[in-house]
Amino acid sequence: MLTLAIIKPDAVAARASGKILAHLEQAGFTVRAARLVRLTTRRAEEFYAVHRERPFFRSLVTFMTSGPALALALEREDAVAVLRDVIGATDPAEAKPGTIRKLYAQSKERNAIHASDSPENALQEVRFFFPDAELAQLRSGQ
Ligand code: 3AN
Repeated sequence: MLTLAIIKPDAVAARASGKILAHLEQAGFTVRAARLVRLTTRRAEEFYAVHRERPFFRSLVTFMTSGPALALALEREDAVAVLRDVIGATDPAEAKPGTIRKLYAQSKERNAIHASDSPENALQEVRFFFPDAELAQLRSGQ
């Protein structure tokens, strides 16, 4: 099963990508696709469309477009639930010790990593960053 992670601009800028990738691999995830992206405002708005009405939406889009981010298609058994566990709570102050957000996040907004929150969203979000052709190759293991 695949899920999507994004190492966010704060963590890339802090040069924490390598440590976060190591953490993910240590947790049993295999990297199936990776892409360093600079989101445009339009793409970030599209990605976070469910949050459009939230008070933090504009600020979130500004942050997510502020620098490069590393999108990852990650595979393992029960990938969505396990990855949510490994990243920890949205607010690093509430994240459990040893989680990625506890270790690397600065605030609720600048929280180092995104992870899909359901299998349906995972499929959609992997497609958002990795075109179908590439994904078909992933599935067939070529
Ligand atoms: P998660 O990333 O844990 O699934 P969501 O889906 O509730 O959390 O929020 C999406 C993103 O919006 C978060 N990763 C975070 O960057 C930002 N965010 C969520 N809540 C807040 C908040 N209260 N203030 C600022 N940014 C927030």
